[in-house]
Amino acid sequence: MFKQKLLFVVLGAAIAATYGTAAAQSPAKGKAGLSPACSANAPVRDYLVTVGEWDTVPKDREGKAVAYNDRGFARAANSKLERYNFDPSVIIVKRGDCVNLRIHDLKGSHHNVTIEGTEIGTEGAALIDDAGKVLSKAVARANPNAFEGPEKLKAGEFVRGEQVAFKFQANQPGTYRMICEVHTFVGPKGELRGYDDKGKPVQGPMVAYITVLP
Ligand SMILES: [Cu+2]
Repeated sequence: MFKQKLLFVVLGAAIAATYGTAAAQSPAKGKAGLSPACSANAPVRDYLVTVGEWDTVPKDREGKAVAYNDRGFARAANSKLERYNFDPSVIIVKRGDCVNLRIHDLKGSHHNVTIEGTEIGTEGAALIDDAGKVLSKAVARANPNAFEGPEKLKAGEFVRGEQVAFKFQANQPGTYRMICEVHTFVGPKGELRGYDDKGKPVQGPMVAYITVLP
């Protein structure tokens, strides 16, 4: 088991070292590594991604809630440490594949998705029912879940219970970061953080990695 894990780590590092990240390759605008339209004969790959949540209230060995430190931020006893995640968080496809993504919001009031360095994301994407029928679009609107509060949703946001669908053709090898901007603070050098620049937790970073093999 350990050897298998190690192999994945080594393989991942080798892929990252060979192809670099999308940010490092800086695809020119308008000539993105992923395009929103697929050619007719492209092999189709379907991925269902669920939005999940990890949370815990750190306790000592006797089960008593304790103060703790989260990545440099002091947190009081009984503070919930939480983070949203994509599951799966690693997607590996081949150059030329047409990738269909369906993302189902299970946890968290709302999210969005953008694939860094490309024009691909959930802005205006289809909201589909369980059978794949298009119900509406991820555009600015009132939150359909009344109990979530009065805040209006921005374009690209989808809410708990909704499933958003979009596709792209993988044109250029590399590793692309798929980010939820609601739960990720992107620092000045592109670093992904779980706290914004004012120290407010954003329950992230919420990121998945799409690797396109040559
Ligand atoms: Cu999110």
